[in-house]
Amino acid sequence: MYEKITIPTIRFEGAESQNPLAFHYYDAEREILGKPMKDHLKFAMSWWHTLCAGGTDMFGRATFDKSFGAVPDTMEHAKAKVDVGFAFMEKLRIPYFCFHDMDLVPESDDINETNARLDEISDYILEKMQKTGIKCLWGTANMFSNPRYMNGAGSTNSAEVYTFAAAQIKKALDLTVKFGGEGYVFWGGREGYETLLNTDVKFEQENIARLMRMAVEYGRSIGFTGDFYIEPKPKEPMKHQYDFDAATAIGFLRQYGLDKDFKLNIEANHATLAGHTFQHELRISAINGMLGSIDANQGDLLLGWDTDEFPCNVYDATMCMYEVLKAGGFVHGGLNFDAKSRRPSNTMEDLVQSYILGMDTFALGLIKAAALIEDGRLDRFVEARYASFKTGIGAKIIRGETTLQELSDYACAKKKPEAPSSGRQEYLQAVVNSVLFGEG
Ligand code: XUL
Ligand code: CO
Repeated sequence: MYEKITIPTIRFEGAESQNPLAFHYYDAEREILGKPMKDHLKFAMSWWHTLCAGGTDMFGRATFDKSFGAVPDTMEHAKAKVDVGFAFMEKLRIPYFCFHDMDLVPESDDINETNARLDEISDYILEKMQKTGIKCLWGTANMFSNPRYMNGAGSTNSAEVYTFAAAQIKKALDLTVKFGGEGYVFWGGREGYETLLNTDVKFEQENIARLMRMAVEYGRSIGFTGDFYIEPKPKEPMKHQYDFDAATAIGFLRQYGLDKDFKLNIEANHATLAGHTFQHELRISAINGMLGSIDANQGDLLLGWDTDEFPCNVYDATMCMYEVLKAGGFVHGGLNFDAKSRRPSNTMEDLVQSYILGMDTFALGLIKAAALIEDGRLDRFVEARYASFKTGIGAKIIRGETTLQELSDYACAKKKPEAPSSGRQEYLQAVVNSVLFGEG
């Protein structure tokens, strides 16, 4: 048991508190729209950023020592990460975690040895889960770090490599089920291309779909009842990734008959990389019945890559929770902090502070989103905006009872249409500000 780090217990102290190691908005039991905050938000700790990433980038080595007193890349280290991770989640009252297989143990050259290590560590994790009541939100397989995946996993040109991807998915599903995980994620980090000159896009996409189909069949056969997710991202590390955005991923899932088992895991920073807002990706997912889970982070609009920052933007968090509430809340999903402290924020206290920031930002987002819904002005405006489809010719169109000829006759008889109503965007933006910031 690794006991050298001390993580303070973080309690709710309210907005007035100046204690940096306290929640200012996240009050787990506070009821919002009839449900405690913690059930709306379902926060999760990301194993990889929190317990593995030390701030390495292509210009420099790690700044945050995450050896936790053990020799790196040993099973002793793997266990130390479990100890620290569970202490961290307990002290911050984070009810879930998310993991990649390779976050948990050092990878061996022999997949059988890696699997044996995964068996050992998952027993250890399960014990901690039972002791603490902390649960698994979702699992996934890392099919992008090992050099064998340089040409992709499901999209690889090598049938041999494809079998290793399958083996990893099988094991990651075994672990997810062992932990009672609610979801299983496919993030296609290497599923794309660098150049079309060497790529058979149709072949690769069909092979990805085959792998996903086999994963669904296997998962269901071992009792996985949760959701599978695709996590869209347009680029990075590949020049182009097939799961470009929500609309693309939904089209793919429908084309290959995977839409009954899959939903989407939407990440804020991936949305902006695709040239969309976070809210846009959530809305597209929701209206297609595909809003599954969320990787809560934020990007930097001045940078063209995935910075995975802890979210501090209350406006975006509000619009996110607005979409989640409107969609009826999470079923198997939740808010996973796929986020890392900035490289110079290299202490345990920074990490605690980062999660406080993220959790408070989304708690505030939830409070404000509920207030927007209760205020009702946005809903009323949208409802009224389409009023012309409620009666007369509009209602007939909606009932599917018109022909093009009939509509043409109608228009020609009218000679010119009544002017459409104003979109009143600026009024609506002011409404949002007034709900967010009050009377001042
Ligand atoms: C990478 C990313 C991943 C997935 C899980 O951009 O978001 O961490 O969330 O593989
Ligand atoms: Co992510």
